[in-house]
Parts: sequence; structure tokens; C-alpha cells
Amino acid sequence: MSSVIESIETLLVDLPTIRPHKLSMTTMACQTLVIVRLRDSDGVEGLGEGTTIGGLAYGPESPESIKRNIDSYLAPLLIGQSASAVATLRARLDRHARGNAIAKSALETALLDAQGKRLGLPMAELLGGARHDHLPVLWTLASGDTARDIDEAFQRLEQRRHCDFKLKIGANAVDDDVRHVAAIKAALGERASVRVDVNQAWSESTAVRGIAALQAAGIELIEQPVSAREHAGLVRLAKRFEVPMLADEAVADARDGFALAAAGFSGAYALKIAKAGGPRGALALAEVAQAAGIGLYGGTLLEGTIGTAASLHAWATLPELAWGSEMFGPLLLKDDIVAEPLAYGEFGVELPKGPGLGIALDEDKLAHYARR
Ligand code: MUC
Ligand code: MG
Repeated sequence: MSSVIESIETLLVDLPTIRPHKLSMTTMACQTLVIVRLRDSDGVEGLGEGTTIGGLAYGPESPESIKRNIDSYLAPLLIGQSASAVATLRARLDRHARGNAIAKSALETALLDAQGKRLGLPMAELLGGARHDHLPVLWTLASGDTARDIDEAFQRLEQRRHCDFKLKIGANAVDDDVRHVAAIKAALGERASVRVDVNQAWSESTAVRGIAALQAAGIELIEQPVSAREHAGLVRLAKRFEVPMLADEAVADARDGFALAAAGFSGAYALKIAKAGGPRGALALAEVAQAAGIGLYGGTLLEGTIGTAASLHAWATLPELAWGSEMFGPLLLKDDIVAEPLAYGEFGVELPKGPGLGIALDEDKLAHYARR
């Protein structure tokens, strides 16, 4: 008799950030992880994680809605089902529940972790096999203060932690943002690549002005300058400028990726397991991007170690990440809830080894930070 899913527990875990993290729509002092513990009848436990940014500031799911919707609607669709049938279970979630991509990603991660543990295989093996065991990781400078960001960048370079930096802009007037970014790029010079993420804050006309100045300042990549729904505007910007555009909020899954490519977009796509409803959906978007000649970038929704590890297992199966990755989430948090942290170094991170995610919980830390 094959193993069946017996129980699914969800926990909200609040972890403080090492410094305020300022984005165009919110400033984070804490990150909330929704941790999933899925237990199967053979005694195997699968771990999953879902996060967003700033409650409802980033998208329509909040940590509380992720937990609530798993508990009330999604978990009951899985309990009692055969635990190994990951693709069938994932299709079942989509058939009976719309949206809720982050909640579904957390569950898919837990299903894959359990299946990997059952078979004694790392999650990447279940997704086609790892082609890399060390992935490049950039750092996001988002303290809100130019001098502090420059200090932080030099520290990270000297530690050989990161040599690519993403700056969060869009909260201030465009001229102030451009001054801030240009000062950081001028301080770093050729030692580092500097990119920006506007998180949808600009109108198209502001974007034309801002991007022209950022391109002149030597910025290498412009992430989501306009609203996620402005596909035509993003395509026009991609055609207008030499500096490439990175579509993030505009592309959640393979269908979005196909529509944007068909509309004439060129540049890069940010893959995120959270946007695509799990690692498998994110890899489907990667296939579409590759078919369309669009570059790949391993994106984060600032997950902790479990969600970051799940993403790494997926990105490790890809031929090339033209723009690297931003899988630094755990480094933004003051503490962790896992026994062994991920190994960061040499401007990247090691793919965790061991069955499933290759990650074990620290039960004391989990109990300490879990919301009551
Ligand atoms: C985003 O929009 O890219 C990724 C890094 C970071 O600082 O915020 C996220 C979200
Ligand atoms: Mg982004």
C-alpha cells in the first residue's frame, strides 16, 4: 500500500530583518514565513514555505490568507490522497482552487520534499537533475540611505559574498532615485554590476525619463519599471532602450511568459516559485523563456531557508541563469529556524545536499519564533 498524506500543519513564523528593507510599496522590519509540515502515513515529513512582502503590499495573498486558505481549502484536497502523485495532486489543487499561487507553492514544495526523502533523492533530481551545485547570488541594497548602501556593498564585496547588487527604487521622486543609484554605481565602478527594481512604481513617461538617466549611469538591468498589467508599455520600453528590462510582477507563470514574449518583449524573466505556484510551474516559465530567447533570472519573494532551498533545487536544473539569482532571503533575516543554514560564499550559494530539500528544522527555534 503506497503512502497517503495524513496531516498538513501550517505555522506563521515572524523573523526580524537585519535592517529595514525599503521597497517602493513598503518597508520591512520583519518577514513572516508560512511553514508547512506535511506528514505521510509512512512517517515521512515534507517541509514547505510560503512568503510574501509587507502583508498585502506585494500581491493579493498575505501570510494570514496563505495559512487560512491552506488550512480551510487546500489541505483537505490533499489529505488521504496518495503522497507520491505530485503532479496529480498539484493539478487537483488547481482544479478546485483558483489563484493562491504562494499557498500552492508551499504545498508543492512539501510534497516534493517528502517524495525526495522517500526515494532518498535530492529535490533537484525529481525536477530533472542538477546541472550546477553552486549558484550565483546578488544582494539587494535597500536601507534607504545612499552612504549606508555603499558601505554595505563594499562589505559584501570584501567578504566575497556578492558582486552584483540590486537597488530598490520607486518610493522617491525619480530624480532623487537616479541620484542615489548613480552615486552607488560611481562608488563601485567596474567592481560590481548594479541593477534596479522599481516594483511597478513608474508611469511609462516617468520610466522613459528615469531609464534614460539610469542607462547613462551604467546600470545593467531595469526590473519591472511599470505596472504588472502594462504589458504593452513594458514591451515599448524594452524596444526603446539598450539596457535590458527584467519582467518580474508581469510574469508569474508560463502563460504570462508566452503572452509577453508573443507581444514582442525581449530581455529577461524573474522566475519565482511563489508566483508560479511552485518549482514545477517556475521551470515551465523557464522553458517558455528559453524558447523565446528571453534570459533567466532566479528570483525570490524573500523566502527563508526552506523556500530558498526549494528555489535553488529548481534553478540548479536550468542550463544557464543569464542574470544569476537573488536567493539571499535567509541573509536578510536575523535568525533562522533550520538546523544547518545554507552555505553562502564565493559570490553564491551551494545547492543543499541530502534527500528532498536537504534541510532540517531546528525545533527549538521554530517554537520560539512561531506566532501563537
Ligand atoms: C522583488 O520584487 O524582486 C526580491 C529581492 C528583494 O529585495 O525584494 C524581492 C522582491
Ligand atoms: Mg522584483
